[in-house]
Formats: sequence, C-alpha cells, structure tokens
Amino acid sequence: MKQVGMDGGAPTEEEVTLLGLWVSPFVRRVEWALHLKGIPYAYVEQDIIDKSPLLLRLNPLLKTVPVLVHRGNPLPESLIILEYLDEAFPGKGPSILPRDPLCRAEARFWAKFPEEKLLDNAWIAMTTDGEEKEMALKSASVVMEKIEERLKGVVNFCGGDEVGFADLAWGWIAHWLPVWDEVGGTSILNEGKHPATLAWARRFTGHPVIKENLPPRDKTLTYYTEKRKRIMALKA
Ligand SMILES: N[C@@H](CCC(=O)N[C@@H](CS)C(=O)NCC(=O)O)C(=O)O
Repeated sequence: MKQVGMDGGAPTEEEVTLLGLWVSPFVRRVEWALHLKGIPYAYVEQDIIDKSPLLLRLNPLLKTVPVLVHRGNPLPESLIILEYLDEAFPGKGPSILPRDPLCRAEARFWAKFPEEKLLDNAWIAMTTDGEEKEMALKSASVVMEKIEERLKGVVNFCGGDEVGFADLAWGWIAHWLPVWDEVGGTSILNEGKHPATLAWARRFTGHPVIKENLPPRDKTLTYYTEKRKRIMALKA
C-alpha cells in the first residue's frame, strides 16, 4: 500500500499510529496487542459518522477504524493488523499467534468463528425487535454453544497460559456482548448456559493489560443505548 506520512510529510522509520474510536472492540483489540507487545504508538480518535479527510485518505476502501499506520503504511482490518504486528515486530514482546503451524491455524479458525457467525446476529438482536430479533437470537444461541464447548476445560486463555490471538479476537464477547444484551433486553451470553465462557471473560477482562484498556462500562452502555434508539427511530 502507498506510503503516507500522518501530516502528509515523510514517514518516520518506526512510527506507529493508530486511528481509532474509543468504543470500538476492533480498535481495542489492536490496542491490547500493541500494549502486550510493548510497541509505543500515537492514537488519533476518529468520528465514524463525519469521517475525517485523514481516515478517508488512509482507508479509502473501507473507511473503517482501526487503521494502523506503520512507517507511513496504512493497514486496515483488526485481525490482519494483529498478524502484521507479530510479523513486523518479531523480537518485540510475546508473539500473539502461536509459533506451531497447526496451533496457528487453529487460533485463526477460532478467532474468526464468532466474527463470522455471531457478531452480526448479536448486533441485529440488539438493534431490532420482533421476528428479526428472534431469528438472530436463535442463530446466536447455536454459536454460543460451540464457543462454550471450546472454552470448557480452558484454565487460563484460548492461547494457553497467555492471552493470544483468539482471546484478543473474542474480547468483544467478554466486554461488549453483555452490554449489547443489556441494551437489547436479551441474554445471548448467560451464566446458566455459558459458565465456561463467562469464567474466561472474567479472566480476560481481569488481565492487567486488558483491564487498563477497556472502555468504561457505563459510557459504553450509554453509547449503545443511544445507537439503538437512533437505529430504531430510523426504522419507525
Ligand atoms: N472488520 C473490521 C471492522 C471495523 C469496523 O466495523 N469498525 C467500525 C467501528 S466499530 C467502523 O469504523 N465503522 C464505520 C463504518 O462502517 O462506516 C475490523 O476488524 O477492523
């Protein structure tokens, strides 16, 4: 991808900048990885409704955050960014992905599984009512069963003793999904059916690096409550 300095000038060698949004789980997972690896970075908050010329210039294709800018090279898509950080900073901090090829493949599979099968349904369940909500809840419940199965017997994290790729990818299940459940009046994640998932969620959000870099729950709740209101108003 084309090189662009943040100010339009020449990029600095090791400069890392993250374009983000405080409440975004996709942005937070990149921040968690940067902190875990000990990579210093500058952070530029973005408005995702009224998009800045900087965001449009650095991510013209998707216009989403996060965008990681490394040595002037902009990179979108949080899971791709996580892999890039491991590869571009091989000696820096712990590896996010396991080193063994089979374990790497498994970590990628599990990281993507709820991203592809649960995320949209959880969002729909929060932002709709009636039949559409019921259908989304049904699909979400099937996926949650699989996640619960995966987490049964996990003592620490999906990545083993340390937080790894799948844990970072699943971070939204730990902190955001309970908020979305509250906003939407649902219980996609619940103690009765998902004790292992909730135990993992408590360990994950209790990890010092993660805990330090989570959006406050009350502010997050207000943000999504407003979001649901706006979406519902548009549909009315
Ligand atoms: N798959 C993307 C999702 C990024 C994403 O949807 N970001 C939201 C913020 S939470 C965004 O920028 N939305 C603006 C838009 O869709 O126009 C990733 O993992 O980075």
